[in-house]
Amino acid sequence: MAHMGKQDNIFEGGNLSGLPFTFNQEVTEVFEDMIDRSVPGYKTSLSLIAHNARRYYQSNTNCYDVGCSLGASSLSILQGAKDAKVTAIDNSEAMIEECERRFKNLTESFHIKFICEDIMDSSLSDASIVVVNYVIQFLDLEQRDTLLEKIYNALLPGGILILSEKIHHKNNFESERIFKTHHKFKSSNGYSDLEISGKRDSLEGVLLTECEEDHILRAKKAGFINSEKILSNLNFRTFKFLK
Ligand code: GEK
Repeated sequence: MAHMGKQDNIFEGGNLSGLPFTFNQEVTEVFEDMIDRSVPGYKTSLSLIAHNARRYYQSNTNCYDVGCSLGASSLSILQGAKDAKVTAIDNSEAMIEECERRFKNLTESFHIKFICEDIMDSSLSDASIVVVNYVIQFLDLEQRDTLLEKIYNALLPGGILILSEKIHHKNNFESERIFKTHHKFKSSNGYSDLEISGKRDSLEGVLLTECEEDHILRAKKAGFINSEKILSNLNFRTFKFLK
């Protein structure tokens, strides 16, 4: 990737600060390396966004990248739908400032608009594509239903929500097995046991996973008529929900 940032060594000495994880400047600087080494299937999720944007984008409608971080999903939407105009939203000032720096050409040509705000405050409308790539997991449980309803109401008929999430299994044995395999995935990507446990400690109470079924049920309750699991990699899933 043209903008590949620094290598992530934030938790080299464990969670030394003892503070909860936030998307601050330090995380922003290493974000691409961090997500790629921590989330199995991350790059595949981006390819799937491009593929589905190509298939489902409707001319002169809005596209949203909710919780955009450094704009990777926005770029994937544009890769699939060259004429699209993407509104990319994140409440991390550091992330949005970095996006503005990197994508001057795309903001000046009105292909992407970055907004720094809490997605619970965003107003969304007339959309054919909404992407929420690994973001719901950071919201309070009671906000999740509201957000899905808001997205459903913003979508036009035939529009889609692409939702990626880290999940857990109801079954403890299965959960433990996947947890160990995910640990091995991160080790094989160069993270030490201390780094892995430091990051886990900082994410405690910040990243709250649900089961696959919870996400499907929430989308159904919001009104989506069709749900399809389009990516499953260890404890990470991507769904496509169609209005
Ligand atoms: C990608 N989608 O590369 N309002 C706005 N943004 C939020 C909120 C909120 N309430 N809560 C969290 N965020 C990206 C990756 S990262 C995933 C998304 C991860 C933002 C937060 O600031 C961060 O930038 C992003 O959601 C989650 O496809 O780090 O696992």
